[in-house]
Amino acid sequence: MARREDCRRGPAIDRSPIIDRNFTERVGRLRDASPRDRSLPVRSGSSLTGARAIELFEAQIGSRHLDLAARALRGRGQGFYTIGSSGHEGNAAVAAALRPGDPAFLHYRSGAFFLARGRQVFGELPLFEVLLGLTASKDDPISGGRHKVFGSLALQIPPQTSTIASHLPKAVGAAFMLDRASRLGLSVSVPRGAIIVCSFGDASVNHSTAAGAINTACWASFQGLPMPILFLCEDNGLGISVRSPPGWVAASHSARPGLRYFAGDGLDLVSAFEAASEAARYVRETRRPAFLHLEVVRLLAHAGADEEQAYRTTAEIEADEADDPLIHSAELLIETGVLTRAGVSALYEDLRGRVTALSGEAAKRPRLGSRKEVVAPLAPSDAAAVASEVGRPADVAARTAFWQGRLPENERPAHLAEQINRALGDLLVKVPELFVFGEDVASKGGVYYVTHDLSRRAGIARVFNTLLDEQSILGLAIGAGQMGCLAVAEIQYLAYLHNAEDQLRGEAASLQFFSRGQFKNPLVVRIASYAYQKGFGGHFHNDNSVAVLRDIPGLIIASPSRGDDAARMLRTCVAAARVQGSVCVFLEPIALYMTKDLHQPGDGGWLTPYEAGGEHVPVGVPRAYGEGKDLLIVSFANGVWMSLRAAHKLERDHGIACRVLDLRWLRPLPVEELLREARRAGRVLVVDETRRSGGVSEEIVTALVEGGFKGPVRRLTAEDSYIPLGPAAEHVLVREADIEKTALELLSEGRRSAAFTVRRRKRR
Ligand SMILES: Cc1ncc(C[n+]2csc(CCOP(=O)(O)OP(=O)(O)O)c2C)c(N)n1
Ligand SMILES: [Mg+2]
Repeated sequence: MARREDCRRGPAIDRSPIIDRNFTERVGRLRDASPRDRSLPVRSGSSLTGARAIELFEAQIGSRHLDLAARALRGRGQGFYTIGSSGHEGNAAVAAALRPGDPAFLHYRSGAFFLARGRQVFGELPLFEVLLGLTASKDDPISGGRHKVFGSLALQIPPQTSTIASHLPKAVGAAFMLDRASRLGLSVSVPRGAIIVCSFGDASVNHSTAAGAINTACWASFQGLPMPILFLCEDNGLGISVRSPPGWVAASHSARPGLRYFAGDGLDLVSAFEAASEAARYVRETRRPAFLHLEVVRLLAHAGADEEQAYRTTAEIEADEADDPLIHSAELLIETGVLTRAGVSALYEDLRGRVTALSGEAAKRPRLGSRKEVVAPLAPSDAAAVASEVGRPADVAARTAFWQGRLPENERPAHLAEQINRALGDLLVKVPELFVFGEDVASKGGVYYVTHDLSRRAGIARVFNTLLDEQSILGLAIGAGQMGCLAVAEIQYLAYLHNAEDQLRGEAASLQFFSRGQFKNPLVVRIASYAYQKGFGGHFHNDNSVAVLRDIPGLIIASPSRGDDAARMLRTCVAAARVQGSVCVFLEPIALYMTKDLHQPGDGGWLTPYEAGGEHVPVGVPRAYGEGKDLLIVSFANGVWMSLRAAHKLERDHGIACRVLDLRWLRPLPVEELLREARRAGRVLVVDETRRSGGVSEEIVTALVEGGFKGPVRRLTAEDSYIPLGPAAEHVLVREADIEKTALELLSEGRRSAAFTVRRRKRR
């Protein structure tokens, strides 16, 4: 532990000249050995040849010069990212121990891994690609100037966000789906026999996201389910300024059920390569997860602006600098006669020269020049392609077999839950790479039986239960998408999305953005949502907060209110996911799952027939009920059902003719139709069962104002409150009676329309 008086606060000191000089000086002091055949192992007992070690050393040096260049670029105002890989360059050996087709979900200190794999695939170090990322150039092949990420389609390296550990659930999901899909004979987007690698730091292992993902891998492996994943922990002993307890990573991961632990010295190429090879072999052969723990050092502080001297003593910093992995590699290669001292210096200076020249070139490249350019890859939208995918017919015989001759369109009209079940069944028949999973979705049929019997019909390999962890469920959905599958995942209640929502917000929805659409994670998340459980369940089974979803860029949010719409919209979501990689959330109103009637008990007004064909509701297209011109009621989900009932009573009791607009899509909102309908009626009542703050009505009212609508507008919303148990829930929810009351108030405000006044008089 650093003593306080040894640490000094002050501006961050750039130690890049120091580590640069150290390398040159230490190499200068080494003595050449007699030359060695480079095809021989670089150290006895190892399978790493001299030639291979030189390649890895080049990747290490390249990565180091990229770090130095990042700081120089930053100093000149031409670069925008200084988190480096210095001290972690041993990860080049992990790349060498893997196959280039093994998907790699990488830590931000993976420069040498990236270069080493680039060398395997392209035959040269992809230095320029990294520099284009550092300079935020729109020529950056992976993100097009949107972020500095390590990513490449050709290298099977999907880009990752800055959120530590958030890539682990999807890496686990990818590993699981890789073998599941292969077993089902589906073609996956990676070579046969591939394994997944994901890397992270020693502090990151403590994040609940990492802990959850590693636990999920253990849970699967423990019961014999294939889980070919290599977890790579690059342990530099620090999480920014916080020291990891010495021995903690090993103690907490070396004896976990289902997980094999391997350790290596990340400062020594041979040790890192041997440990990585052994671990990779274990994962590849057994299809079980392994944890590879590499001890490394962190050089050049956490990032360029980090005042490392405020929390570490100079002696400590210098000790790490003396342990520089590049110096260790140089020693290895010179002392064994694989390279001469002059050869090492030439390599080092040659790469310095190349990186310097390329960074000058990168700095000249254009940056993103407009809002349009920035958002271009955010949410691809091709309505014709979606329609054509929905219209693509399913195999008739397979469908008949699936439904055992009882085709759903020949069955009686049904409620919402049943129609979703039927649509899911049909989609399972039509889309072979589609999987349905979540807590309890298999034999129980989901928390509300929506997936009832699907597991039996489609097989447990395609409709299956997960463990109880929403982050892992969403990670599985994302990983499935990245492997070329398509997940329809279920989250039991909206409240339980909230503890996992970053998987949608930070991960799924951002992937196309940060990869210029090169990587996709198509998925649909079905969520049993909203309130009106007649007092049962309290807040967490009645949650009505959608604010966290509404501002996720590019996300599609569907929220049907009735069965036929739900089936059509589900087809749309699956098609959009399939043809354009959309990330869709499907909010299902629990209270309407089993609702049969609309106005009177027994009227069957909320039952709908099932359509077997290619019917769908294009994204963003609403549904209007009634021709009334006195008032437009805008709503969705439960609000539609209540508004239709209220509209019926308003007509019957007061002669008020309403038109009810079911938005159906909460994102993107059908703004044009909304404005057209609002102008037609002249008055708008928004019935929004979500919260007053952050709820859907905020955007509706804003759209009306911005669209120039001048008539009166009122909104009914739920309170900004948690929902209490029992009848008290009514106090904070939108009530049907309030719709009538507010409609009447709205109509009596200001001057009443002549038509309305006349009709009222007539009634009297
Ligand atoms: C979820 C989250 N919380 C906080 C941060 C800020 N942060 C970035 S890196 C880091 C430390 C990570 O340490 P470690 O996992 O050991 O990786 P290292 O940087 O040492 O390689 C923190 C706290 C973040 N990126 N994500
Ligand atoms: Mg660390």
